[in-house]
Formats: sequence, C-alpha cells, structure tokens
Amino acid sequence: MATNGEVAAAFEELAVLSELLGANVFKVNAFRRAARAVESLSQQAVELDVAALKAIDGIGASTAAKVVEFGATGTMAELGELRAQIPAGLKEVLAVQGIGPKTARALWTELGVVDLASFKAVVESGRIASLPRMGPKTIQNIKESIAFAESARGRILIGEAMPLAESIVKELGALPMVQRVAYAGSLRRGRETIGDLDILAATTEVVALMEAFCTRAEVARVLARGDTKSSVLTKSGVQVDLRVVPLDRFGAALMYFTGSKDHNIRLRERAIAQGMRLNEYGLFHEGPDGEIGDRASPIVAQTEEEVYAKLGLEWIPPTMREDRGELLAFLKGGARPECLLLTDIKAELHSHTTASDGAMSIDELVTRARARGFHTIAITDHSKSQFQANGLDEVRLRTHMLEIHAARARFPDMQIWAGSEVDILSDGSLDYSDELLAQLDWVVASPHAALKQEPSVATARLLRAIRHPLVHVVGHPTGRIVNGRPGLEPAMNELYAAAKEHGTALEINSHHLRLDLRDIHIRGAVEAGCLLAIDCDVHGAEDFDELRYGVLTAQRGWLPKSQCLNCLDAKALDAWRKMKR
Ligand code: DGT
Ligand code: CA
Ligand code: CA
Ligand code: ZN
Repeated sequence: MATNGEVAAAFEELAVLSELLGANVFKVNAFRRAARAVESLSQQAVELDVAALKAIDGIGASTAAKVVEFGATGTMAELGELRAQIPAGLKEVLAVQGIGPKTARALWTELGVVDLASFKAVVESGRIASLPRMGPKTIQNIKESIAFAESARGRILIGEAMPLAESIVKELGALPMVQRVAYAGSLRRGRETIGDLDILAATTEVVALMEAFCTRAEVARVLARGDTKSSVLTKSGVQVDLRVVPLDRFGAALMYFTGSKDHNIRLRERAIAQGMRLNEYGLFHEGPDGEIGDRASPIVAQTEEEVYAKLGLEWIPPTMREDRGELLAFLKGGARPECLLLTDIKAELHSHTTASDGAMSIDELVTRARARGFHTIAITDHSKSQFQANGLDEVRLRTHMLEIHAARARFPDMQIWAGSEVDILSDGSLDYSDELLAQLDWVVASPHAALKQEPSVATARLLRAIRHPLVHVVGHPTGRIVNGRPGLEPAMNELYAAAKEHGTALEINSHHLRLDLRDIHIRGAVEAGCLLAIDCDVHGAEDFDELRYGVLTAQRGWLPKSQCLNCLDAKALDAWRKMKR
C-alpha cells in the first residue's frame, strides 16, 4: 500500500513540475498544501474515500481524486504528462543548492538550460547575469554549488542503495539454484554514497540465474549479459552488477569485490611478500615462473576468514577496509580495534515529537524506543528560532517538559529525559537562556542556519557551544547534507580538543542524508579521545531504522564502544548526564 510519504512526494513533484512549466501560483500551492496535509495525517491517506479526504484541511476536490488515483494505480496520470514536457536533465539543475523551480524555469525558458552541463556553460559564459537578481555574489555561490553537484553526480545515497541491494539479495537467495548470494563493493563497506551495486552469487545454474536477474521488475535496461557477469540499469538509474563465482571460491571473490581497491592492493603486496598470490579466485602458492594458472588449486578461497588468516591477519570488518592502517591494526594475535555493532546501541539521545516537527506523541516515541530494546530516550524538540520546524518558545517548552515528566509514570522501565535540540545561533550563543537550559535533563545543541559561514567563524561558533557547561552533545556539527550541501568547514582538530577538554560529546547523526560527523571526522575525534553519540534524530517511527547507517559510519571511524555514549548502561549514562547539571 502506498504510504503517506509516497503520496506527499508525488504532490511535491507535481508542485515542482507545474512551477517549472509556469502554472499559476494557486495550482502550485494547492499541490504543496496537499503534500503537507497528507504528510501530517495520522491515518493512511489512500485508505480514505473522496469525501473523507475533502474534509481534510489542505485537500480539495481535485487533490482528493488524485489521492484515490494514487491508491488505485500507484501513480498520478498528471505526473507522467508533466514529466514528458520537461527535459530530463532539468532535474539535475533543480538539485543544485539554491536553485528553486522559479530560477530553473527562467534558466530553461530564457537561456536554454536543459541539464547540468548547459547550466554550467551559461554560468561560465556570464550569460546568467541577464536573469533578474543575479549579482556577482549569487553567481559565485552558484558556481560553487555546481561544482559540488558535479562531485555528487552518479553516486546514490546509502539509504537508497541498501534497501535495493537487500531486496535483490533476498529475491535471488530464494531461488532454488542459488547457493550463496551477498552484496559487496562500497555498500558492504558502508560508504555514505555508492557508485554502483556489486552483487555476488554462487549457483549451479548460471543461465537461469542471469535470466532471473535481468528480468527483475525494476530493471530498465540490460547493459551486459554474460555467463560470469551481468549488468543492469534500474528504473531509478542505479547500475547493478551481478557476478557469478564457484561456491568454493566465494570468500576470495567476496573479499576482492568488497574492496576497497586500495585495501586489496595492500593485501596483494602482503601475499607477494610471503611468496603467495592473491586474486578473486583465491590465495595461491606462487609458481616457478611467478605465474598461477586458472586451474591451480588455491591454498584457501572458501571464506574470508581463511584468506585473512593465511595472510597472518584477523578478519577485518568490511567497514574498515579503506587502507587507513587496518592491516597493521589487525595483525594476528594483536590488540585489534573493536567493531561496534547495532545491538550495542541502547539509547536514543536526539528525538522529536509532535510538539515541534515530529510525527509521534511522547508516548508513541517512548514505546518505539522501548521496542528497540533501548533503556533511555532523550526527547529533544526544536527551539524557538526554528520557526519553520515549529520550534518551542519558553512557555511551550515548560509545558512540554511537564508532559514528558508525567510520561515517566507510564513507562517505569524507561529512562525518559526532557531535553531540547537547542539552536546554535550564528555567533555560537544558544537559543534559550542558561536558566532554562539548566532545568532540562538533556541538551543537544545543533547548528541549523548560517551554514555557509567562513571556516574561522564556524570554528568559533561551534567552540562556544562545545564549551557551554550545560550542553551534553553537539548535534550534526557541520550541518552538511550528503550530496546536498557541504555545510560548515570548521577546524575539526580544535573542536575535538575542546570536546575532550569540556566533556562534551559530538554527534554522529545517523540519518543517511546527514551522516554528520562523517567517517574521517569520527576517526579524528576518536583519536583525540572524544565521546560520541550515535543518534537517529527521530522525527517519525521509521527514522529508528536509520541507526544502521550511523553504526556503519561509526565503524568506518573505528569508534570503540568505550567512546560511545549510547553503549553505556542506563545508570552510567545517567551519571554522565549529571556531570553537566
Ligand atoms: P563505488 O562503486 O564507486 O561506490 O566503489 P566500489 O568500491 O564498489 O568499486 P567498484 O564497483 O568499481 O568495484 C568493486 C570492488 O571490486 C572494488 O571495491 C574493488 C574491486 N576492484 C574493482 N576494480 C579493481 C581493480 O582494478 N583492482 C583491484 N585490486 N580491485 C578492483
Ligand atoms: Ca560498486
Ligand atoms: Ca561495480
Ligand atoms: Zn533534530
């Protein structure tokens, strides 16, 4: 059944497309209002009839009919009609930060821009200055945003790649002739963006498996089809490679196709130094002429563990295979780095309710957290400057605190904290008075606005928040959006040092759009001795599922349990909390 999120996304796309096509403002706004209305419904929109839909504020006769249509057909006919009138590449232009539908329309109709390349050309040539409100500063910003969009190009987010890979693995794994199947590549390494998906399978019937793979529902085009490798392009534009290997070579192949390439190179060097050869077929003794034949039998090939072991190494978690010192760290018998797991997380320390922009009540949020096996939930709605997120002013916050405290009686087995995600204003001051912050159990301080500050200004701003004695965690410290905007670029080493000195934790925001701090920052913070909090920034029930991306990113940063707040038991976490009170 279509979710409210999908219906809302369809309305949002209708709004954008009609605005691009120059539709009148009433029509555009009607679509936007319908999107908002559907998003905040507590029932499933597609289960309602036209009369019930029309009774909802923000939904009219025509948008109600579209919801019903979406429920029946999974789409809206008008979407297809509008899409057909617009160059496909204009989507890339719209994805450039700071370019809304109005500007995109002007670029298209007045300057002939149809994709990122033609957009770049009109900016470079200066022709863009002929549009209204295009001063030198704006044009400079656009130039930087285009460069950023180019670097993101063609890479999809882990939050999109993971569900796709899992469904492919599940579907192929259910086929009787498939002996083993797994995803490899950058996805298995937990990178925040993925170039293409790499799937590996062992089977007794290659032809039948390739047929099944190439005829899956979401395949748009078969790029290549062979008896060891096939590649397809999905309707959403993702390339998926399937490689078939013999079952007894599965481990060696999985290692090879997991990469990273640089990690593989290090392993091969190590093998050579020990008189062996490593490739996707296994680990081999080197022959007299330095060659190994396809038919030679490997020393080991079946499992990754065996291959690493023969090379004198412990098994290395895929998230750490980036040639960042892991071979040395995982020498057999040595003190290897810990690898934190999803099941180690016992608390959510950053969450929103309907009091600000969340979709759940206090009780629902606590119930969901408890169902995850957590012992603690910190409720941190937005502060007053976040007016677009319905941030709480002082009066509403005080009422909210009382409601949260009252919920404790209903959940005696949970530790429930009344907190705030207080805005770090552009000068580093906080959005509430110290007097009020001191009454909160838990304070996450986050930057939301002014995310294009000069690095030195950003550093001073964040340092001020880190040093604030009432702040427990600095939330999504850089404010970046993966493939969306670069965010702040402060002097990270200064932040780590201050966080360590003042006992303030830094957040790993798990949402796949944020992943902030990112892997290399986490590694830096860990080495500086900081504490980190892995949080989902929960707004809706499904956000708890984002945790795995945060955990993968934490692994990529070599975060040990001992430096992660969410791994503490309830008592220890509460004791840590009180040090700031
Ligand atoms: P991506 O797809 O750009 O996000 O990154 P990967 O790491 O998934 O790279 P991909 O899809 O090109 O190749 C998958 C793995 O196969 C890669 O991580 C390591 C291995 N591999 C591919 N090409 C080479 C190569 O030329 N040399 C070595 N040593 N390994 C390779
Ligand atoms: Ca790949
Ligand atoms: Ca590939
Ligand atoms: Zn938040």
